[in-house]
Amino acid sequence: MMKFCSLSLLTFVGVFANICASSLHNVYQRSVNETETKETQDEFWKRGIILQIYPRSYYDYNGDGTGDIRGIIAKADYFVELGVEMVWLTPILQSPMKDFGYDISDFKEIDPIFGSMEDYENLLKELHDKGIKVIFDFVPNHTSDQHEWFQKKVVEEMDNVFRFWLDKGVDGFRVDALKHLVEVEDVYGADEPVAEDSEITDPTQYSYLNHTLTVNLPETFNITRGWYEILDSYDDRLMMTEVYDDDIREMMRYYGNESYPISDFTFNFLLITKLTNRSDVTGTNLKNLVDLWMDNMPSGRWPNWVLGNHDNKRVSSRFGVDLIDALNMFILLLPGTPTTYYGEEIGMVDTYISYEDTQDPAGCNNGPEHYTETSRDPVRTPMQWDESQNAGFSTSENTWIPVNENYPGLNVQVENSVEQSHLLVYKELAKLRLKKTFQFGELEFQTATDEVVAFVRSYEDSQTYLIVINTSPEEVTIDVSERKRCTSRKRNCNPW
Ligand SMILES: *[C@@H]1O[C@H](CO)[C@@H](O)[C@H](O)[C@H]1NC(C)=O
Ligand SMILES: *[C@@H]1O[C@H](CO)[C@@H](O)[C@H](O)[C@H]1NC(C)=O
Ligand SMILES: *[C@@H]1O[C@H](CO)[C@@H](O)[C@H](O)[C@H]1NC(C)=O
Ligand SMILES: *[C@@H]1O[C@H](CO)[C@@H](O)[C@H](O)[C@H]1NC(C)=O
Ligand SMILES: *[C@@H]1O[C@H](CO)[C@@H](O)[C@H](O)[C@H]1NC(C)=O
Ligand SMILES: *[C@@H]1O[C@H](CO)[C@@H](O)[C@H](O)[C@H]1NC(C)=O
Ligand SMILES: [Ca+2]
Repeated sequence: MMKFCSLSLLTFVGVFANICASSLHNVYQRSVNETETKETQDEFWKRGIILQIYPRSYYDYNGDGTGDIRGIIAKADYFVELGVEMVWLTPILQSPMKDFGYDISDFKEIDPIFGSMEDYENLLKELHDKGIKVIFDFVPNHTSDQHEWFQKKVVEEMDNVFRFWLDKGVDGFRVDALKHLVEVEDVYGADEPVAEDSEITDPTQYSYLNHTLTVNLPETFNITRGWYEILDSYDDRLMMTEVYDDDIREMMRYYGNESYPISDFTFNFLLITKLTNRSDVTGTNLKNLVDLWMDNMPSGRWPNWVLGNHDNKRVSSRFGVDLIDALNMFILLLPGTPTTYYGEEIGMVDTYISYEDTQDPAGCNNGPEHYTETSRDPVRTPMQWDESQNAGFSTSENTWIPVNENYPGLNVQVENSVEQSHLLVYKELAKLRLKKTFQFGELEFQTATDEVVAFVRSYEDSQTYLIVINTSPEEVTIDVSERKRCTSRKRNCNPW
């Protein structure tokens, strides 16, 4: 252990990202303080980690080849072992499944593919018994292309859907595609202006126009606030919003502000949208993206970090499997709520899916030549549990989508039984982030270069931590003996 500025400093010096993992393990062993770990945030959504589950691919309990609610119940102990506190399920409501559940036909029924209302009730009971919260996907957009849907009656009906599931005990919602919720009445009789300074010259590209008539309309914020008020009238629930927007200020509007919140947080997609490949993952970029969010976030609100989801390539496939531990460490040890897409904790990679096996309409509709450019199937394949048939996901001959062939070496069981693995690192990180320093502490960047990002977390007289991440494939030596003052904008030095 090193001393600096009269505080003791723990260092996780990552030489290679994968070696990071082993130092981390040792440091954690030295620093466990049971008393300290008990004091955490009151709100579950500030305290815990969100695990995003794609139910079709999680665990197939009844053996028909598709994951189901009882399958999720069967894995309840895994959530506890992993150290996540919330599971967010992509839609399980009644649907013709033209868009795998994002096309809901009855907002108050469970789709039979996934099970019954009784299964849902058991899911809540079993998961709540283990201290795990259940977050639903809420998809209000797709009935909204025609404005008449958003007459008063429809808003009321959506409010009732919210209340229906809240009364049934759901712990919160993730609201899908929110910015598209409302369009102006005469959407076909008016033109949207060309976007300024976009450098896009192809008029068929979505970003060619400034969508002033179809996205981020004032009514959308009004309706969202209405949902937030409903949620707020129940104890301890979470509302998060999904908004992709090139303009960060638009995204931030979905937080509302401290005195007038409209959601608990809006998903932070910067680590997805601004990092396209390995060469983008530099220490400098990681720091800048954190600054970008923190500097734009309304004061008094809560940050969050997302590495991947059901619409984007997996982390290991985007950046390289040697960065998965480092990036998990990054999002789990920053201030704010991290979201992990299922399988990222074991380093799952995108799966090759032939055109014949393609299920995602976004892929099928693009034809055999181009389906790989748009299909999201590669990131939605079954969770890899063990070495048995279908990675232990299903006993069926055929699964709804093929399992990745790499499963015999890459699965939960294997990663639990070795000395060092992505899964074990993840579990250590999940424990570590319950400590007061990570729950409440300040964030201060110490170093940010092309190769390395280092930040300090500190809180009152609790242990201070220095986290060092090597983003390069090479070994790097850096001097961490001197505590540099925060050089970035003041805000990064303040506690949240
Ligand atoms: C654990 O943390 C608590 C609270 O910060 C502190 O009072 C106590 O001395 C620590 N115990 C050990 C063994 O370090
Ligand atoms: C929102 O709904 C409209 C109307 O159905 C649809 O055209 C659009 O693709 C949806 N947007 C998103 C992002 O899902
Ligand atoms: C889009 O239009 C709004 C409102 O007129 C304007 O404030 C904004 O700068 C425009 N954005 C772009 C990219 O053109
Ligand atoms: C939304 O707008 C309507 C009409 O102006 C108003 O009556 C209602 O109170 C607003 N809702 C919220 C939550 O602000
Ligand atoms: C918060 O938002 C509300 C509603 O948009 C606005 O009236 C109020 O002025 C804002 N407060 C601050 C401090 O910005
Ligand atoms: C990585 O992405 C950047 C854009 O962010 C692009 O300029 C670069 O060519 C890409 N590199 C590779 C190897 O694909
Ligand atoms: Ca099933």
